[in-house]
Amino acid sequence: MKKVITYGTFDLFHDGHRKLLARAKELGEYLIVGVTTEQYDIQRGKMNVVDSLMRRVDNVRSSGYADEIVIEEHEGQKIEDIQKFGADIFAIGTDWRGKFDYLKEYCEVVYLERTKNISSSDLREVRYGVVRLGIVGTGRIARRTMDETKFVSGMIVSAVYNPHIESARRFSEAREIELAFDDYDAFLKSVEAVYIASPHDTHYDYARRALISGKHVLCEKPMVLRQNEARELFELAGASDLVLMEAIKTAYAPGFLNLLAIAKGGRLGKIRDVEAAFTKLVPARPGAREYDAKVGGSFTELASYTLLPIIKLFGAQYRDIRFECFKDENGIDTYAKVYLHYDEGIACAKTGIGVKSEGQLLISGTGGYILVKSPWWLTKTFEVCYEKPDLNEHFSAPFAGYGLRYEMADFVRNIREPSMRNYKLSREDSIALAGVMERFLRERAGR
Ligand code: C2G
Repeated sequence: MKKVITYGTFDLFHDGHRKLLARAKELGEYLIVGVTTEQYDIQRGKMNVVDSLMRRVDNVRSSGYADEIVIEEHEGQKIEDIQKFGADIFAIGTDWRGKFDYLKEYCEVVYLERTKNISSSDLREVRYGVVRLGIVGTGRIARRTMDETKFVSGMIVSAVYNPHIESARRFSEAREIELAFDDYDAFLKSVEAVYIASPHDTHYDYARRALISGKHVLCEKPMVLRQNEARELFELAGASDLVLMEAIKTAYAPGFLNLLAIAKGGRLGKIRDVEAAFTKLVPARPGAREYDAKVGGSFTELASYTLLPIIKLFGAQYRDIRFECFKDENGIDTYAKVYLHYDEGIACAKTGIGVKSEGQLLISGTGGYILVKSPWWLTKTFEVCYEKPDLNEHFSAPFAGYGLRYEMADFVRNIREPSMRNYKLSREDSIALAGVMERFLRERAGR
């Protein structure tokens, strides 16, 4: 008897899961299904799982395909199970292609076609429904975000938009996304929410049109480059009760949230100084987005990160702001510094695409300081230091994958549970960030 084994979370059980189980069953005579525990899902970085383990097991059982159900509790269990049950075939969806090749030593590994869209009649049966997300843009950040979406339960990327249809098609085919569009309005009609990952100066228009069409928006940083545009977008979102979030991954990362809580919790005394730096050397190739004459430069590229701890700790009401920068022959800043003065504190942020520096975050207070070493924007570990070094404390937090799943998980949660909306990066924060971007670009242009 040929035995097949497969695994999954099977949250918000849908048509995609059912078809996967049916296909797996067809590969043999006996199907064993492993269902993950909450603990294991947390450990492997799966976010937003809604249904309890009991419910997920019940749903797998009532699908009628499983001859046996096991609980997957830990890393490495797949090998143990394959050996214990004498499984001949390990089957899993193609979203995991290549990831389980290491099991070929133990049995045959089959990647089964995923279901690109989940039927809506099916969705009505589930408690919250699955959010259909459309991706705007097909560049590097969109690719990374796509890789992370399979770790966020309760959403499916069902469409992609690029003004060049060939790029949209290539992206959708490689990632098994159902629909590819070069018509933005048609794209919007097919989804409930959009993630905007296009060039900086296109964000405003795409976000505005999405909000007007009643779609929730998660927009890459910098969300917009003018303060009034930020205000307008938040007004549009507010008027239709839509979620609008700026995607600065650090703002949603567990370690950074922990750091803010500790910094504000009094351990440092009064916070007086925040210094943050982020540099990333980018070669000045013709056509490189980072060197775009209008909106390129180190500041638009990286200052959303460096300004984040400053705005989060000191607020948006700075007394004075001053910029300094080096520019290339096209007037693009290859290195920039911004100084902010508050009534009770000072701050400085450095960004560079043509100058390399130490990328650390230092928060100094009257009773101690926090040092986050490079790359502080992932905030995996940090130290709270005091006058007496033996009192120093060390903190660490998880940061899974590229860390984009945290913002995506928050976005989906905010859409699905309107009464519990929680914005780690608030409307005021994003409006302040847009204001600083606007001022910098104006000064850089010499106006
Ligand atoms: N699946 C599918 N079509 C979808 C969604 C999911 O075919 N539209 C498949 C997945 O590829 C997987 C199974 O359904 O084979 C379960 O998916 P999830 O519940 O998302 O679980 P997953 O995170 O893929 O678990 O140990 C756990 C496994 O490693 C993977």
